Amino acid sequence: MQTKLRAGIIGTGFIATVHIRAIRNSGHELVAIAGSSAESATVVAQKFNIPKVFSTWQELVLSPDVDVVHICTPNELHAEICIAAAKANKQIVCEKPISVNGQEANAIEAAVLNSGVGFAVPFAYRFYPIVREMRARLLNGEAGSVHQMHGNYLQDWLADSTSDNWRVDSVAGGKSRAFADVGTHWCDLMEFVTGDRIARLTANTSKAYQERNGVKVQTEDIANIIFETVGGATGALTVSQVSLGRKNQLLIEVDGSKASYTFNQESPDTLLIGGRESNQIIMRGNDTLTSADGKRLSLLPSGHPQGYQDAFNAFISDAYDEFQGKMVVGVPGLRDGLRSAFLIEAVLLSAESKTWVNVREASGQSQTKMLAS
Ligand code: SOE
Repeated sequence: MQTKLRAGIIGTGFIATVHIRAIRNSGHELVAIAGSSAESATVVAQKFNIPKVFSTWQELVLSPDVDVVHICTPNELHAEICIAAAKANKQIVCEKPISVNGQEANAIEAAVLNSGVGFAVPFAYRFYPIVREMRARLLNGEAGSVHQMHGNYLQDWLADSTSDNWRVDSVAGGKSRAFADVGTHWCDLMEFVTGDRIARLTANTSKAYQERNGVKVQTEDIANIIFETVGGATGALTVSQVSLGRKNQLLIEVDGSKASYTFNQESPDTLLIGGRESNQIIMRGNDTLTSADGKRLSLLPSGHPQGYQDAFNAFISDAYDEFQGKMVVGVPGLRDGLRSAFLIEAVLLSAESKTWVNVREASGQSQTKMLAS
């Protein structure tokens, strides 16, 4: 029987509760929590029956009873906690963006490579069965040669000027907000399903409001990006947190010479394949999907929808399997965390300089480690 890993969560917000449910679902043990205060951690500990509350994240990271540290704090703390956790030899699950700038991302890379600990980043949309199906079909060449990728990640939770959150603050959240928070998900997913990579991009960022609740806004509400890929395709992405009526519309379209493929995160059980004479809708289910990975992640008969928490559960199960030395396909790791940090860096630089910018690649070492893991 597989040994249970013991998890500790740092953070008490929405995403921390998603991690909590996923750890419980995986059959591993959730042993401790820490938050910005012992009080806030106690509230979540009582709700989810978590045995131990630490008053500080430092105590949790150093605890001999914790094997895996989940970092669900505001972004400004990610690098410091990652580095401390790596030094303490803990496996790490760190929320995206893994850092608030490229230098911090490099420091995380050095600490993680130096200690050799496992590292996973919740680009959890990769774990929808339909996403794996789309990926398998694209990598099989079923779309023909890919001309372009386009789409958007649209939300509306910051659509009015009084809506606020730590992510709006450029210190707590980092200089990029809309792109770092949700644009990075789109880029990760697009690169994952196509196997291609954004080589260079030009970005325009803007704010819907100059102030929120009397405080000057320093981070973007909207980002429009045009890019070219290593594989020679072109693409366009719109990211917004002020698009009324859109909650988490992560829409990816891939246009090839033989077919187009469309995935919409808000209807994650269907894949649209576009053709000249007719369009096809593939439903999730063991009898409908052709890819082994799609079938593996498809837990319910089609018609009983699977959703975001199921995808997140699968991410945690696979990440923990990888921590325990199993070969698993598609767990977003150190290289993917770095990749998104470098994409954010390129978007900010391009928006500021109004020029095309090449996107930095992760170092050879983290790529080798990722391929070996
Ligand atoms: C908030 O914008 C948020 O919860 C993001 O932080 C997540 O990464 C995204 O998946 C949904 O929206």
